Amino acid sequence: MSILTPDIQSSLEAQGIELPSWAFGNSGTRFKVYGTPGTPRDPFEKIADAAEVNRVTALAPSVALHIPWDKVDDYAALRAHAEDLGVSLGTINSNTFQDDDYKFGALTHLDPKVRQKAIDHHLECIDIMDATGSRDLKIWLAEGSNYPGQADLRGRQDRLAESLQKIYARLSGEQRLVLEYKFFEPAFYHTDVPDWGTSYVQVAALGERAMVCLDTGHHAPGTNIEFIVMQLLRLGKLGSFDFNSRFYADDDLIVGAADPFQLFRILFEVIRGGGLNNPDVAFMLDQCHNIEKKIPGQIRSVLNVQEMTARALLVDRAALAAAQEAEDVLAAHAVFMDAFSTDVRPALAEWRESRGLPADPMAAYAASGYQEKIEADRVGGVQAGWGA
Ligand code: PSV
Ligand code: MN
Ligand code: MN
Repeated sequence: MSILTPDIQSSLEAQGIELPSWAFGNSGTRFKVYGTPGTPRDPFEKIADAAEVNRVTALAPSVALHIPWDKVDDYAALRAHAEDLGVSLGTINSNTFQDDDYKFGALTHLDPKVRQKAIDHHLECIDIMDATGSRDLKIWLAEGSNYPGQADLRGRQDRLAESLQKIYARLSGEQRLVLEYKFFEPAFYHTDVPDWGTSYVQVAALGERAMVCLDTGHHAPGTNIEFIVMQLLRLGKLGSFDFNSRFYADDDLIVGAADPFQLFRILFEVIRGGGLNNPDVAFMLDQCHNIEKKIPGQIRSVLNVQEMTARALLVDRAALAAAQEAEDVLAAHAVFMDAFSTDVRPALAEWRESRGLPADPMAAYAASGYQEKIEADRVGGVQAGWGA
């Protein structure tokens, strides 16, 4: 009998992780952007690559877009292309961090003309959502200041609230706004949405369809991220995750690579707080593969999430509750650690095969010939995404 009970299997089967289109483009650091053979030349090719990840894992049914990186003339055609390849278009990410006008702020800028330009960009993103069928508009703001005294912190917060209100008012139907926080970078003294509390305060003022986005790389070192996950789920305000891992800052490395135990703890709180089927939470990756190949990098990432999810589902919740009730510290901790220490890889491989999927998706991709084909075909193209 597999350690993955039928209940665990059906939870795992429902898991879907959204891939970021920009993970397939070239990226790097502020020191160097490396070119990688086979890099997509346009959003259509990024989606084709994302569909490969889904083909070998059945774990990545949708792709998030970043505007303007993924600007195309015909979003209906992009949507049809995605659907032909068995994936859908997901979250639309706005971008107010690559325009000189926004040097001192976008949605918080002192000049109403600049604020309006930034608001209009978001309205355009919502038009795109209408065409792509996307539910979520994700807003991450690069705004803040570098020196104490430089800016009126409170005035900026008021202008932010006003601008967000205008964007929120344009949403229709099931569409939502998710506001991502980040404690520093590119601003180094203050950031206008630095933490979950600020994001929560801003979205709570907007209404029910405004939620918080938690990027796992956007906290000070040592932050108990699973506590934030618990609290936001408890408040009904966790709209989405940007998964990645980090050693030092916002490293955007493969999720689960730096601290698998942290990923396990986060996923345990997700399960405790409503499960993987919770329709309010979008599970997304936000990663940049600087030195590794992009498609296998994404395959590794979704498999890491699946593996830690399986381990988190193995926690004996009844035994844990009993030990917690009895204040048996070591027994409770042991129940938790037993699940974390379980090697689920053989059981997952067997389960994948039973569903007609490759037991080893990394090996299946390597054997497919797709990588060789894109490396041969996509020569001399314009690189897309970060570093474009
Ligand atoms: C900012 O660091 C961020 O996490 C936001 O989600 C951006 O949209 C994304 O990175 C771009 O990679
Ligand atoms: Mn992010
Ligand atoms: Mn980030």
